[in-house]
Amino acid sequence: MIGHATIFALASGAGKAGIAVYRLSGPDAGRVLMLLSGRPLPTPRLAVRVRLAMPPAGELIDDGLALWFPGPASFTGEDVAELHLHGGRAVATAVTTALLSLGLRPAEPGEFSRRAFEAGKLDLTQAEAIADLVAAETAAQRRQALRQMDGALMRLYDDWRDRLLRSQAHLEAEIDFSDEDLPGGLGVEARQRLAELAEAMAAHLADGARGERLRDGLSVAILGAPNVGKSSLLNRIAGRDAAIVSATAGTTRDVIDVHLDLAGYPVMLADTAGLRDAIEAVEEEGIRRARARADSADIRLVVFDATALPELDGASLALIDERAIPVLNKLDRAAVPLPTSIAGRPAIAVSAAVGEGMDGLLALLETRAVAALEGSGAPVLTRARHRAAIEEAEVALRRALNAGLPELAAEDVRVAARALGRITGRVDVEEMLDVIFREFCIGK
Ligand SMILES: Nc1nc2c(ncn2[C@@H]2O[C@H](COP(=O)(O)OP(=O)(O)O)[C@@H](O)[C@H]2O)c(=O)[nH]1
Ligand SMILES: [Mg+2]
Repeated sequence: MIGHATIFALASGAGKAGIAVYRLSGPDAGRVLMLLSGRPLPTPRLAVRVRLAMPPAGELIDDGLALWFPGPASFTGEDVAELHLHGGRAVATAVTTALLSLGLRPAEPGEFSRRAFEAGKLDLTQAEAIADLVAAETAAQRRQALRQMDGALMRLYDDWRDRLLRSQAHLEAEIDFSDEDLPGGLGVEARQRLAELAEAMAAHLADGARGERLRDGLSVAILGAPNVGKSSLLNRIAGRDAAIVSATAGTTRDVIDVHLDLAGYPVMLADTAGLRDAIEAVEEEGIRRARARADSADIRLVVFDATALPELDGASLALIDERAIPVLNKLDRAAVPLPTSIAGRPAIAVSAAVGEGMDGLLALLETRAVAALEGSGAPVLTRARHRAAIEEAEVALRRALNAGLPELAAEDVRVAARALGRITGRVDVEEMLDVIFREFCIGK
């Protein structure tokens, strides 16, 4: 790691806290730790109590713990030191001032993980999983990130890539060493191996975007005419007054998003403007956004006013498709019995105001979330970046299978292997590193 500056960052959250962890990485980490603590380096990987002072023997900064991880057996592969001090602004300012005065530089977002990647400690999917784990809000997101951090995706993609590289080598050997001209195209065995791989990739791509959805949260849109109780329903599900409820039609104008944890699965619930002919421009924009959200939602809760029965709003009926759950609201004021289905889909009757029927609606949403997000345990695609590369690999493989000449097939197999290599960072990575590490926060 010659030429790498020594960097530092507050690795724990900023603000008042019992303990704050500072991380130092680079060739100067050991020297700086000795200077600040006024003692020799601690035994590797064992915590020691230290009193940190501005060198030489200056003002006391804080009393805490230090850990020493000499490279290469450290997270970044470089010399790493950790300081566990008290949280809070004044300590942070004093530590930062001391580290800057000793020549260290604040880390860029993701720089620790980037160094770990460059030292071969992680592949790119594992580095991405660290960012996902830090961002995880629900149990299912945490489990997915942990599996990926453990290398589940890396092993799958590396295995595919190895098989491609072996096929490519085999094809090239056939071309180079055959005395006579080969009959056009691929041999039977090579063809079968590549066809199997193409099928595995197709199956992996056709997973209904579970992994990507699990990262982003399942999108649920509450839709319907003005005043049917959409905002009341959002507030009832969220358990707080996130949206304004009013008897005045057209109150909700913008899309209001609430993040929920439904049985460990992340859901993004959106309240939207009521669908009608807008009376002014802002409402019109709100309705445009509501329609856009209806288009992109995984689940549509289409709400009707049960007190208006038998009338059912036409614009809302038009939104009922296989993604929709029709909801009859204001059950507390409605004349029973209520219809059990609307537009051929089973309807759920609730009262957002009183809370009646909400257990049933939540249970149904939970079932839908589990069905959409739960995997079979096999590693799933988690990012658009991976999806694009695997699509490219699959297309190249299909081309290879149809190639007339072994030379052309070998070239397409090489293209497929490179596409997979980009996912884990085995080839062609430089231009993608900035994109990947930019989304990290500082200290990771
Ligand atoms: N009786 C009754 N009134 C409700 C219920 N849900 C909402 N409302 C009332 O209906 C009006 C419109 O509610 P709101 O949530 O703002 O509807 P939105 O325009 O669809 O967002 C308000 O006066 C609410 O108090 C309900 O379950 N029962
Ligand atoms: Mg509203």
